[in-house]
Amino acid sequence: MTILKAVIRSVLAGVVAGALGASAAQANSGDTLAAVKARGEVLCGVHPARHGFAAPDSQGKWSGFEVDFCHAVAAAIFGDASKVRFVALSSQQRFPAIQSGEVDVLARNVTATLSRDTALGLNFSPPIFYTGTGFLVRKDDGITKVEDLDGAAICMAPGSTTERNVAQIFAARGMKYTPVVIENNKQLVDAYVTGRCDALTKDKAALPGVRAVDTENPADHVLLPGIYSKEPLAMAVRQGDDQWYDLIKWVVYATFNAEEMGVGQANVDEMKASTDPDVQTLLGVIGDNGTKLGVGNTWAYDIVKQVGNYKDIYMRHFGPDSPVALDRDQNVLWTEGGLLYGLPMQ
Ligand SMILES: N[C@@H](CCC(=O)N[C@@H](CS)C(=O)NCC(=O)O)C(=O)O
Repeated sequence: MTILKAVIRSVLAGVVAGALGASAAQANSGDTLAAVKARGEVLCGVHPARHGFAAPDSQGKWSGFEVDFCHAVAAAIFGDASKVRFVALSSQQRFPAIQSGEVDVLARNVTATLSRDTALGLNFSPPIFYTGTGFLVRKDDGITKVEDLDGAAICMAPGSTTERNVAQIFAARGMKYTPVVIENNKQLVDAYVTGRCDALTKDKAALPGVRAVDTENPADHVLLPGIYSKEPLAMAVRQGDDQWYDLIKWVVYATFNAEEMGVGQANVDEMKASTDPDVQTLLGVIGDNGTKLGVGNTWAYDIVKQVGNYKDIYMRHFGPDSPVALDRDQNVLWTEGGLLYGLPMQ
């Protein structure tokens, strides 16, 4: 904990590189993949309870969209998606945890931003989920648009982009608000549910989960229309380890490309017999992409077989039958007018 506090202080002072401490220096030495292989599991930092993205059940078994991206990394490395240890992190804990080497990768609702990419010493995967700031309000309060929130008490978490976004949204409209800033996610949601705040603000994609799971009567709560910032959520790793960064990026691209090629969990075995060289390359039937990434050549096959392509993962957690149904919006392939674009795997 002392190291983590020191890291936070150093980040605030803008001197990240020189002051990460011994464990971070080791973690930065470019050997994350070797360390993960030796340990036998990936340490993945996730949200403590964001329904649809990451949450443990009563047995402590994690599930969610970001949880599955952690599983995909494990599948690529070990051919076994189960080899992950999940570390629940609050908004404020997440960056010290990746900087110090407490986790190997963050899949924790992290918005990729310039400051985080530079001053915080992170590298980002391609975004795995595009969303933006949203607001949840009580239907009875008659609030139907952001402009109705003038003078409102707004519940939000510290250490998130949301705090800054809210300040900008209100300033731009010449409106005032009282921030109610609470780090603990349960206490934050409780503060809204018990009426301490007029609105709860979070990434918009997180709010249906709060409404469905944390409110007594979901129909009493509404999401305000509109998206008020760009929140491209990505996996994050430490700077200074290109091999690890490459692997994380290509795990994400593999899920996009598999969807684009029509290779999913349901048909991946039959697709091994495809004569399409792109499919053969993806599935490791030809080529040595795995070797280039430092893993086995069936790495992408293992991801699709055990976890799925992007669509499989999305539908499992946000599909119409899931408790947190979310339209895919921009989270569809570029070929369908969306933002998901897997780089070529040649
Ligand atoms: N995507 C945004 C927000 C992600 C985030 O951490 N959100 C807050 C709520 S706005 C949260 O999850 N708080 C709960 C917690 O820290 O446990 C970011 O990267 O800053």
